[in-house]
Amino acid sequence: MQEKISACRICQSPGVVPVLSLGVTPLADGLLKEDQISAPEPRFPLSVAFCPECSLVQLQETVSPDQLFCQDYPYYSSFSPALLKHSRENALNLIRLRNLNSGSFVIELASNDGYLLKNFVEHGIPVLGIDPAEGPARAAEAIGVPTRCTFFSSQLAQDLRSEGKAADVIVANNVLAHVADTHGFVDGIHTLLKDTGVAVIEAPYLKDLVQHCEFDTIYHEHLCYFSVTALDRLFRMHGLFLNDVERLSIHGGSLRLYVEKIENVSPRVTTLLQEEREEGLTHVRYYQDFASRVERIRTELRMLLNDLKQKGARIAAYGAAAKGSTLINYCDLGTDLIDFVVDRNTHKHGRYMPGQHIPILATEALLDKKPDYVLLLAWNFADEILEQQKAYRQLGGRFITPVPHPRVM
Ligand code: DWN
Repeated sequence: MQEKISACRICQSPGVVPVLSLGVTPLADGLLKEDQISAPEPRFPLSVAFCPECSLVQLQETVSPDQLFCQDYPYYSSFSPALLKHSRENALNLIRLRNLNSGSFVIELASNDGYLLKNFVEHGIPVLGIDPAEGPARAAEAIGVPTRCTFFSSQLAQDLRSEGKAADVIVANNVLAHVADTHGFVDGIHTLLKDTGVAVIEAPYLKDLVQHCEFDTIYHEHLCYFSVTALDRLFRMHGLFLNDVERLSIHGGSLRLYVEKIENVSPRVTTLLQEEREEGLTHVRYYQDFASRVERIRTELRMLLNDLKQKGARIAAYGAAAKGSTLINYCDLGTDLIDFVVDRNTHKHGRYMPGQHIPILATEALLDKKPDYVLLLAWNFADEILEQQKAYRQLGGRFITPVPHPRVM
């Protein structure tokens, strides 16, 4: 089920301008089981628009969250050591900065498999995870992270508050862009946060996405693509203030936002707002230029892979990532080019990539089958993966990165 927006998701302006279409594609995390590959797959338009009024970049279609995140959602954060390290550092930093202790309360929205909250639990700090995906929620409970398996909403925030649950810290990593009811979600944060509390929110940064041409991070789960300009406007609409921001390298370039009920805006925020105005993130032309670069990558990547294939090379891919689905479907990279995809996430083994039906195997398959080249779909973890695959590379195996320019590494 899908709906097309008639107005901007943040400011309700009717004048959103389409800037990029990636076609009609299957759901990026909709990894298929063997008995599903012969049946028709749900596909939806994947088209991006820009709002000249508030600068929000957004999908024009909304796919039902129940279809995206519940049954069989295959993404488990704990399969990435780099993400676990990044999250632990964030948690320990917050414990120190906010003097958290057994009298504090930390809530994470989209808490997945407890990958982050477990660090607070280890320090005796009461926590609550909220995540609609059954598998990851069960995994979190299994390691002692209390988790509500449901979507976060303004209503849930009110219910929790009436149970006497208010948060000193609310963490929300890679979820704000995912929610259809953006205003309800942010309103819920305001409701659930203590007056002296802080919401610490990570989201991919639109400026990194465009500068490094990370178009494959566009998929139906990601409804919004945030600039600081759009975020600042969003929070102020709910009596919250974007008081501080950090730029992070994780997931191809992200923002860590510090949002509070009392205005105390850091120069780091005002500097980024000014840079965005000067560099064009508030103008449609910036995104029209991005769209033409995306088309160039598609052409270059197809040429590179077809050329290698015609020379007799065998090609595999690494990372059954959601971004990988966008890449192989927008660039139409099928089993004629890619023999298999490997991934460390055991929940993904035995499944098939959406749309192209490329089989997903364990990473050991690289040494077993020794493909000549491996397209790095999880390029955001390149350092970690290349280190991990040293043995394969020492046998002469070569990785190919698709963005910002397709090249053999
Ligand atoms: O927003 C989202 C981002 C943050 O995570 C979610 N909606 C879905 C997900 O997107 P993704 O699947 O593109 O994220 P990742 O974390 O970049 O996916 C990496 C994939 O690579 C995972 O399936 C795990 C796998 N992996 C691996 O096989 N070996 C990852 C590492 C680090 C490894 O060493």
